[in-house]
Amino acid sequence: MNVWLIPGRVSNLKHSPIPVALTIAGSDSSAGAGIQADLKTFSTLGIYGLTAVTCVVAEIPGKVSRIEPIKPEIVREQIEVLLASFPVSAVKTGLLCSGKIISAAARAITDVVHNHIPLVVDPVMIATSGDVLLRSDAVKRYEKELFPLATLITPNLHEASKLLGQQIRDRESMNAAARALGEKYGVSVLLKGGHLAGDIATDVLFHRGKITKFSSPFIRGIATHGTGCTYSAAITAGLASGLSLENSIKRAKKFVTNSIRRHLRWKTPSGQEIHALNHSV
Ligand code: PXL
Repeated sequence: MNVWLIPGRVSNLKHSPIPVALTIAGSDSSAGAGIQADLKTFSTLGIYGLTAVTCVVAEIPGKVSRIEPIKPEIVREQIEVLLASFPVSAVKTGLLCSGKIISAAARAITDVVHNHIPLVVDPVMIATSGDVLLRSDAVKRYEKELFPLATLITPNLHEASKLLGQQIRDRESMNAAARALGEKYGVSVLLKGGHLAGDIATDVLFHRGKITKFSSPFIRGIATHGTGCTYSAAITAGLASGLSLENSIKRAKKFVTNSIRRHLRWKTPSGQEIHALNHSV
């Protein structure tokens, strides 16, 4: 047996050199979103990242080619061996792909979450390209099994509209929508307003009955891909480091804005531009 998998051997080392966080998410072959974005974000923010892969997405920015889910029992096993061995201090979920994978992930993390390890749930449903990433039967499992475990959920306007069953069209309706989601699920909510038109991207936090806003300049001219994953990973990194929820969000918002501002560009052989977030600054 591999000695490093014996529970206790690793956790007996009293001083973990850096905090450890776990992401449960899909693999984005183009590495701007998904588990790759999470890992790069964790590394830049001084966190050792662990991964449980839920599905493999063959894609380039702007075009999903194919999605292959991982068997739910393999998702569960990845999480269980990690949690039994590493001193994980925060967990996030990204693309979970199907209802069965949501249930498997929820079951595998229930104990650590009950032991007060923060959980950030990014309820990924659709890619920026418009490609559907989550089967529609899965939303109910999110509501019943994963949201009750979450410290924070981070829907964008589209996901929030789907969860609430009503459109959120402008900045004015965002406060009420964040509050309604928070009260519906009994959880803190960061409603991301980045898809609204305007020069400022504003997100609304509903936490312990209070609304707080986080704003940054809207950066134009870049086809973003993976901003949601990067944002929730950076928040998770903050929580893993012991920052408060508000300070984790404030720092994460700056991190995302910088990774967009310093984005990378290439040209495909057919002359099309590819843009990617720069997670390493
Ligand atoms: O940005 C949403 C997203 C999340 N996770 C994976 C993805 C994408 C978008 O394409 O591929 C794995």
